Order: sequence, then structure tokens, then C-alpha cells
Amino acid sequence: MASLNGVAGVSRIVADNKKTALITGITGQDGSYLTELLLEKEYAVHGVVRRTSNLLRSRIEHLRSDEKVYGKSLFLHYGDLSDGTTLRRIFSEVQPTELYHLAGQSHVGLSFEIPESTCEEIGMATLRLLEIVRDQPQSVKFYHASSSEIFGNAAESPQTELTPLRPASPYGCAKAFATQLARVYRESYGLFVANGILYNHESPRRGENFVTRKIARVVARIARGLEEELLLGNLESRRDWGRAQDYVTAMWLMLQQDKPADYVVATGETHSVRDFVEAAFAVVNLPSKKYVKHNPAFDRPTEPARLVGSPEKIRVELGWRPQGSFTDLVREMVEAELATVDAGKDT
Ligand code: NAP
Ligand code: F7E
Repeated sequence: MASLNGVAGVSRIVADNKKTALITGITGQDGSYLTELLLEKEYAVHGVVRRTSNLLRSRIEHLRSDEKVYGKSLFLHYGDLSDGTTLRRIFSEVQPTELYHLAGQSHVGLSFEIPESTCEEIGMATLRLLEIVRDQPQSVKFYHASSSEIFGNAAESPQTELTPLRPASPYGCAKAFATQLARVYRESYGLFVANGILYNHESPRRGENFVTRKIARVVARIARGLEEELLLGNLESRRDWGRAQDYVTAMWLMLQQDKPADYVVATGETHSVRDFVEAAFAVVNLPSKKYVKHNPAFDRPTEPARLVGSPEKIRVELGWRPQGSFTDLVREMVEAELATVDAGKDT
């Protein structure tokens, strides 16, 4: 396979006897874990990557530099959610049987600062992909990365697949639009489209400006004497936090069914940001009160106070269950940051 600036060339690619998946957002937290899962299941995995000034794609670099994998069962293609002609060309070359659409601006707080590009990337890009899938000669199972943010200031608790949508941010509005479109395309054209309504899921690969990774990283740096304070916004908001590795399994399960449906993917437990902070400082045996300060720059104009999902449907229909506890998740994230600091990689 020819290599084009570190990306497998987009000449016609046929992977015999393998299921073929196309992933948008392959370089993100979920994309990287999903790629590992699908490679384990012997898929041919194709990912869309954007042109960046830095070729290093840290979450999938271990796979890209593996000669047994890259160019053999993993292929990357330059593309962008805004570039419909290129996405269409990638589709005709790859001929995927499963599409995992994970790409887009994923930070809720930032969506207040960059609402137009957020809505374009999340809303219009999903429409673009639905139209492309509709035109494919082969049937393509489409996973859409919906979000608990569609429920916003939720009408009920816990939320289910039937809870009314009341988004409270540009991000939530864009995801609600894309989720409804996915339903309309499923019902109107008989496409296999599944909305995974995912609650917050975290890991050591989480982006550094999401609250769990930020807390884990700063707590590790405080423990090693590299920082003196942890500046945060709203400590009282409550979220349903699970492990990213479990949530990508749920995505895959949704596309292995005979009929498409929407599923809430959640733990069913809620914790406050303050709980996460206290659990993180407990890992390093330090008192959180001494280090945590409020910085209004991290407050949002409005946001859901409390989100918690009911995983009942996915448990009963697909046999999915989250693994590990909240405390295990916090410990795993803080220990990963301590290891990074101790290895001299975050000085
Ligand atoms: P993430 O780490 O922020 O990854 C986002 C991915 O989208 C990255 O690969 C990014 O590429 C890519 N991307 C962004 N804009 C793009 C564009 N214009 N063209 C092509 N690629 C683009 O997000 P995540 O946590 O893995 O989440 C995956 C999806 O699930 C997102 O849609 C998110 O909104 C949704 N979701 C996440 C959660 C959660 O708790 N993690 C919960 C519910 C829903 P670069 O690497 O080049 O930036
Ligand atoms: O914030 C509060 C913040 O940015 C969680 C995305 O994956 O999950 C994620 O969205 C809470 C919020 O995640 C800081 O106000 C306090 O109440 O980690 P977050 P999120 O907004 O819940 C949903 C399901 C998605 O779909 C999204 O893609 O923490 N908070 N202080 C803070 N948040 C951040 N980021 N930084 C702070 O300093």
C-alpha cells in the first residue's frame, strides 16, 4: 500500500473476506478504542483524518507505526466533514459495510464560543453522510454518535430513549438535529441507522480540556510538585461517567443487530464534579480543599445540572453492561497521569 504523507494512499482498496468499517473521528478518544476493538475482530478499518500541521496522531500512533497493521488492516484517508465530494469518493473506494460517524467538535463549553462551526460539523455533516449512505449500492449500517446533551435540562430522570429533547447548548442543539435526522432517514428510506445516545465516557485518552482528564492531570502534577492549584468552573453539576472502552463495545453491538434502533448508553449512576475531584485527590492522599479554586472562565452560560441515563434497554436487548466503578475510573485516570509525569513526558 502506497503511503501519502503518512496516510495510506486512497487507491482502490479491497479487503477480501473481512468486514469493512469506515470511521470518522478515528483520531479521537472513541475512534482510537473502536479501531483497536474492530482490529481485534479482524475488520478492515478505514479512518478519515484531517490534514494537520503535525503528522503525529497520538491516540492511534501505536497502530500506524505497526507494520503488521498499517496498510494491511488499517487504512487512513485524508478528508474533512465539510468536504462532501471527498467523503463520497472515500465511500466508493472503501465500500464500507459499517460506518461509525464519530467526528465533530465535541466540547460543549466551546460550542458557545464557536457555535457556527460546531453546528456545521455536527449537524450538516451528519446530513451529508446520511445522503452519501443513501446512495450506496451496498447496504451500510450507520452508527451516529448522539449524546446525552440532547436532553439538556431533562424533563425526567433517569433519561431513556423516549425522553423529550431539550438541549441547553449549541452542541446539544446540533446533536439533537443530527439525532432526529438519523431517525427520519431510518424511517423514510429504511436505512440502518442507530443513534447511540452516549453519556460522558472517559479514559486516559480523553482530551485534556474535558473536566475528568483535566482534574486527573493537574492532581498528578500537584502530587509531583509541578503545579499548585486546580482551577475549575461548576463543581456541583452532576454527570453519568463511564469508561470509554465499554462504550465503543456498545457502538459495535448496535451495528450487529438485524434491526436498527436507538440506545441510551450510560451507567445509571450520577456523581458531581466535586465527587470526581475528591476521589482524584484521594488517589494521591492530598486534601482537595487546599488546591481547588473557582475560575469563572470555566463556567458556561447555561448547562444541564444533572444528567443520568437508564441503560435498561441496551442491557436487556443487547446484553451490554458497564464494567468497573466510578472510583476505579478515577484511579485509572490519575495513575495514568502519574505514570506520564514520572516518565518525564509531561514536565
Ligand atoms: P474527540 O476525542 O473530541 O474526537 C473528535 C474526532 O473528530 C477527532 O478525531 C477529530 O479529529 C475529528 N474531527 C473533528 N472535526 C472534524 C472535521 N471537521 N473533519 C474530520 N474530522 C473531524 O471526541 P470523542 O470523545 O472521541 O467523541 C466521539 C464522538 O462522540 C463525538 O461526536 C462526540 O461529540 C460524541 N460523544 C462523546 C461523548 C464522550 O463522553 N466522549 C459522549 C457523547 C457523545 P482531530 O484529531 O483532527 O481533531
Ligand atoms: O464537563 C463541568 C462542566 O467538558 C463536565 C463531551 O464528551 O459529555 C461531554 O460533555 C462538567 C460540566 O463534559 C470545568 O461545566 C467544571 O458540567 O468534561 P466536560 P460535558 O460538557 O459533560 C457529553 C455527553 C458530550 O456529548 C460531549 O461531547 O464539568 N466543569 N469545571 C468543567 N468542564 C470543563 N471542561 N473544564 C472545567 O474546568
